[in-house]
Parts: sequence; C-alpha cells; structure tokens
Amino acid sequence: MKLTSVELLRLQMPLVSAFRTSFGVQTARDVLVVAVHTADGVTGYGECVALSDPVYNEEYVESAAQVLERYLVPAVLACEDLHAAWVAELTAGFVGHRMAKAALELAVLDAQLQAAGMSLATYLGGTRERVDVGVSVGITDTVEQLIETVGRYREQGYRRVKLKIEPGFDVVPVTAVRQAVGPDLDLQVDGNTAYRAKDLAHLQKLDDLGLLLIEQPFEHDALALHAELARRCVTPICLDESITSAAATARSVLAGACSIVNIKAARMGGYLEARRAHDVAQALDTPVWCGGMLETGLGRAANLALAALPNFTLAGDISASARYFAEDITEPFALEDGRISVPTGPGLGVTVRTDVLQDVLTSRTTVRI
Ligand code: NPQ
Ligand code: MG
Repeated sequence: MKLTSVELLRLQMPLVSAFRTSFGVQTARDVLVVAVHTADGVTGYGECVALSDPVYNEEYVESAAQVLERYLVPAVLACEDLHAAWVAELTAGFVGHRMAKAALELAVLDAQLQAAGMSLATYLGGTRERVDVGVSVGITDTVEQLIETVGRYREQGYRRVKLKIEPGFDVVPVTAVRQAVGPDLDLQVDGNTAYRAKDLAHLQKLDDLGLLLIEQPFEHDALALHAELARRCVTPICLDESITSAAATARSVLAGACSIVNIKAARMGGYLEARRAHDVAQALDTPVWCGGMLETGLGRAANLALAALPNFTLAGDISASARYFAEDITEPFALEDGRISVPTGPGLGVTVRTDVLQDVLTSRTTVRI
C-alpha cells in the first residue's frame, strides 16, 4: 500500500470514575489516535496508549505525538509499497518510543487488513470467538468502598478481579476483599513497581489469600527481586512493565522472575511483537493474558483479537467499554457472562463514531510527504 497522509488526532475522554494506582489518579484519558490514509481510499486507525505523564513508563502522550510527527510518520510515508510488518524495521533507527510505534503499526495493519478483507484475529492466528475478561479496580479511600466496588463488578458478571495495591494499601484491604467474596472469586493484585527490596517479607503475607498472581510489585528492571519473591511464594509472580519485547519475555521467564506474563502490545512496539512474545511464552509453557491501558474501542478491538490466540489462557484486563467511558468512539463492547466477543470484521472490525469523535476531539495534525 501507499500512504497519502497521516492524521494525528488528540482526544480528551473523561473516565466514568477516577482510577487510582500507585503512580497516581487518572480522571480522564488523553488519547492520541493515528489515522493513515491510503492511495486506494482506505483509512486505518491505531491508538497510542501512553499516559499524559511518564508515570507508567518513560513515554507520555505529548512525546508520542512529537516523535510520530517528526520521525516515525515521515519514515513510513516515504515507503512506496508499505506492509505493516515493515513498520518496525522502517522506524528501528529511532530508539525506543514503543507505544508511539505500536499506534502507527496498528493503523497500517488496520488499513492493510481492511483492503485484504481479513480480521485482525484471523491475521494474528486467533482461535477463540469470545474471550474471558476481568476488571482492574483502583485503590480506594476505605476498605468498605473497595468491597462495595468489587461487589458491583461481580454483579456485572466479571469473574476475575484485579486489585491495585501500594505500600500501606495491600495486605489489609486484599484480605478484607477475600473474606467478603469467599474463596472462589479469581482475585489478583498489581503493585505497578511501587515496592522495594525491604518489602519482600511483607509481600509474602499476600501468599495465603489464594491469589491468581501478584503483578509487578518491583521496578521494571528488578528481575532478581521478582525471582526472590517467586522463590518465597506459592502464588505466581506476573510481570507487566518489565516485558518490553519477546526477548524480554524469555529473559524474565528464564530468570525465574515470573511464571505468568501480562502481554500489552503497545509496551512492546506493536501487535506483531506481542504475537512473538506470545509464541515465546508458549514455547516456555508460560501462560499469558492481555493487559489493558484504558483503551478506547480501537485499542480494545485489537486487544480482543490478540487475546484470541491459544496461549492467552487467563482473563485479561479487556473490560467492557462502560468500565471506563460513558461514550466510546466505536460501538461499545459489552460483557456477556464474563466474556466479550472478538470482532470478526475486516481490520479492527469496528466503526469509528465520527459524531462522538468530533465531540472529544481537541486537535488534528495532518502529516504529508
Ligand atoms: C496495569 N492497567 O495493568 C495498567 C495500569 C494503568 C488496567 O490496570 C490511563 C491509561 C490510566 C493507562 C492507569 C490497568 C491508567 C493506565 C493504570 C494504565 O498496570
Ligand atoms: Mg500492571
């Protein structure tokens, strides 16, 4: 395909409820959408999941917009016969910026698959029509509020709940939730790198709560500390922020730092590298699940396609659209008995609601050759 222009669209989407984690409180989503236009009149969409500030990883939405406009988009616009599989190579000369690269690769992939009449799930090798999903629950002011919130999501049909923890909000609230919901609910926790070596013994207290996993308590490069906690606990350790590529997946698993992997395509530079990470984990008998970054329906559709791959055997953080947004920029994804259907249409298989997009649009930049 040949691209004629690329648009960078900035959206401001309020969250239905504040989302508090160990790295701060989010009340709105500052979204960057990439729209590629081809010479055959096809438009492909991708979404950049970087946050407004570099608090989850080193990227933030403004940095992504700049690196896309100045470096990444010109590199693919110059290509006469573009394929999505080439985006990583065409942009490899610009180091890092994985979330920005992932947004561009997804937009090119969407356009390519629309033209080919193939769904993203089929292209990636998905084998499921519906996928198990869970919900990520933020830190609350009181334990009572947390128990009430978990109860509400269970009523909505979520069968797996993830609780955000941080030093000072961990063993007590998680124990209280476990006592409130009983032994059957699939419960897991996520520390978002907030803990340090001195917390090892304290974190072991989570080991008696029948958790599915403990996600990324230590810093992104603290593999040895995660391996030490894994040695001390029966509860599996899962990594998120540490897993920035297929190679990092192998390195982390073989170092004993995790026995479960949270796969986020954007954190690895795109869905093609995410598939490679899936394959590496599968080869190492390591189950994976699809992480979430509060995506709009664009990123949610792509995550559903990814989660349809065979080794995604645990419920992902691909919640219903209503978990985050009152109005989404695509048709909303709804929960059916703890699962969500995988789109089957060409490309991402969703339609952008231009009316909603117009309402939340804050800026539009067009990049041409
Ligand atoms: C995680 N995601 O698994 C991330 C953390 C996270 C669903 O917990 C705006 C954008 C706010 C992305 C807050 C979930 C966010 C965000 C938290 C990601 O670690
Ligand atoms: Mg996480």
